[in-house]
Amino acid sequence: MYGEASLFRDYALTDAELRSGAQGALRPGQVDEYDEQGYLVLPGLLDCDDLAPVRAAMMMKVDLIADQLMAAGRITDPLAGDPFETRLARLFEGLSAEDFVTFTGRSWRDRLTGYFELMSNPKILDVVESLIGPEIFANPVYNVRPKVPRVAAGEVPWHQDKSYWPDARSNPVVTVWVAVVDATVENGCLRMIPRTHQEAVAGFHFETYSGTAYLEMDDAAVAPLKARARLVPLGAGGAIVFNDRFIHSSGPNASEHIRWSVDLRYQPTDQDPMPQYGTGFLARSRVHPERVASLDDWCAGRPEAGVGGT
Ligand SMILES: O=C(O)CCC(=O)C(=O)O
Repeated sequence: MYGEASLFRDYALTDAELRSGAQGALRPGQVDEYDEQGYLVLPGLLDCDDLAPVRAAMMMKVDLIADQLMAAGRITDPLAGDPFETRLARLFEGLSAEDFVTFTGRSWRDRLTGYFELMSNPKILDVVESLIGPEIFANPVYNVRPKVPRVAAGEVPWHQDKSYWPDARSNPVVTVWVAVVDATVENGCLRMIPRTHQEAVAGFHFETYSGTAYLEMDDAAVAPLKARARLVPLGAGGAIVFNDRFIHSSGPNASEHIRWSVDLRYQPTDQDPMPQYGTGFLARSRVHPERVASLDDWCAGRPEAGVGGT
């Protein structure tokens, strides 16, 4: 693999440059904590109104999956009246792990209004602005995660996000992980290893037990660090911020309900937009506010208002 020390030296801005002119929502002590620990927990960042659009988008997707299961003759009742917290899990009761991977998969990246609204939420962008300044690009890699009880694909092995995009000339990529329902120890909250945010990308491989081939850090690299790991339970609407070198994982869901979450990513606008990974968009700009992408731009594959498109 490669060492971070040689990565993008010519490309990455210094921390001071990134923050020049930054305003944002975080207090200096919180920024210091992020710098020192490599992650920051923000309980209650979002309220019910902020989460409503993303919950609606998730429910729309569950409707679609129920329709597909019905059409394939795998179920006879779409459970349309079941609650958000349990419906997807109940749809797969009696079906196999392979069915789950085929019809649901481990995460979703549909271009739906609710996800755009979450990615563009000013409370989230204010946090990101505190860390990287006001020119903010929403990275194409975001994941809507339905962590369903007793499904192996829900358990995420130890990894660094950057192992998923080793070729990308983006540094930093900042993750904002949002709990859409309460994330608890029982339902598989995140597990974080503090102060790993400046690590080089360690050796990794595709795991073979979830059916979805997550990238997993080699045991030799992560084993010595595991004693420092912390479980980070978080109420719905809370967020955890970390960068793409930070080592993290999440446990299995041993509860009776789905642990819904979304992980979003952001970077400064002068970084590689990583188009080979999907469609990102200009989420905030003080310099070019007229170029900030609308929902229509994003849906049309335009990363900026009126520019590009598929
Ligand atoms: O939500 C999870 O369980 C894992 C999240 C994750 O690995 C990430 O956000 O990079």
